[in-house]
Amino acid sequence: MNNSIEKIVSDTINEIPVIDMHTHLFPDSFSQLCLHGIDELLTYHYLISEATLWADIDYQKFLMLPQKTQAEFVWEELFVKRSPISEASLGVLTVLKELDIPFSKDLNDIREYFSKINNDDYVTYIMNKANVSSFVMTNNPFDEEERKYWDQGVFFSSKNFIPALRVDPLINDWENASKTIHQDGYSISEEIDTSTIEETKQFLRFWVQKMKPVYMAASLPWDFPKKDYETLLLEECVLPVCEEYNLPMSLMLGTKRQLNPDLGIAGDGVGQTSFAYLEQLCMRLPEQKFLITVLARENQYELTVIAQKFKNVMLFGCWWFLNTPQLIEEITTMRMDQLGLHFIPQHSDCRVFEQLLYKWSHFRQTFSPILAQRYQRLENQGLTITKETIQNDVEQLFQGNFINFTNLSRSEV
Ligand code: RAT
Ligand code: ZN
Repeated sequence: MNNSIEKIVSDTINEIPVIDMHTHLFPDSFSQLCLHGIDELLTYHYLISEATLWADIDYQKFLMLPQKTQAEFVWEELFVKRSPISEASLGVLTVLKELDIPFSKDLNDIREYFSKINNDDYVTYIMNKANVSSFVMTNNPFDEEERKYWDQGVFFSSKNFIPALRVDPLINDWENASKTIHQDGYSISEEIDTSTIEETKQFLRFWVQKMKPVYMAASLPWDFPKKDYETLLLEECVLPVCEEYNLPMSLMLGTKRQLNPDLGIAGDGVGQTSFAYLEQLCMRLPEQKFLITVLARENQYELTVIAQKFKNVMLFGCWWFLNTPQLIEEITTMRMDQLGLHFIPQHSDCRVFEQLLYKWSHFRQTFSPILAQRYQRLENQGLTITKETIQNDVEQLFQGNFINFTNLSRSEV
């Protein structure tokens, strides 16, 4: 491989800021929901499910423990008793390195370093260090805690925190969602009749106007749609409101929620999605844009082909269990083969701020040789590859595809 291409690609990938188009992060004005620090990092659900494999503990009792104690358990099992070789554990080490915190087996040493970080605008500091220009949140109007902030009139210190209206409770859990909608003063019945549909749309319009989301989003289980009313809610309530406000719909497909319910949020699994319904939805609604990601490795090829057939589909991310170097390499190579530059290669799904530091640096590291190899092949065909060519392509992947697809204006990010 031509050394200079490898270097230019890796420099460019590191230089170009990314728009992180799906996270669970909140700016500091959402105080309790803006998570950071070592105890939050260690109690990330990816690490909890890994650490609890090692000890004979009762999951439910474990999840009742104070966060500090849970963090100590994870630290002990994954970082002290053995080497932290999984992607999520390596991530913690990358965070420490990026923050110049030396590794010590004594967790209190690390806690002390974190407590000494004195930065007025820590969120911006981390975003700059991770080279993330803006991030899309997950804003859930069915979440009691989050609603408090919206009710108080939440304040965004920067336009780089972009809301997204999350609606899966509506589609996946009508029983509870209908209670919230009812409590909010809309007159709905349990049966989804015409008037309930209209009132539910009013509820959604209210939240679109309040949150000003860049898209609506739902994570749907691997066996969706299971019941008729789920597609009714999606097609008669959610998508018509998307259409009114010209919003793309983001679909994250393939979770097997609560595969092990004792593990709480760490207990979700994966199942293979059948695309028949989705394919006809994309076909029937050519004006509705869909951002789509899918969790099962076995589904990646089929989804790539769907994304090649429909202009209204933008494929994104190597999600959750797929966010490992080996799978990113495999999936991204396939996507480039079939779609060229027409996809969004990654989103972070971060829940804790400092995770931006590892999720994006690990991704950039994996992505860089994959892209460099492409340019090498182009050069072998006689094309001249300049820094500008590479910048243009990486900008497309890291920002442009998302901006264009969602109609965000460049000045908004
Ligand atoms: O990747 C994750 O962290 C999962 O727990 C889910 O939150 C998933 O990303 C989702 O948005 O449903
Ligand atoms: Zn997520």
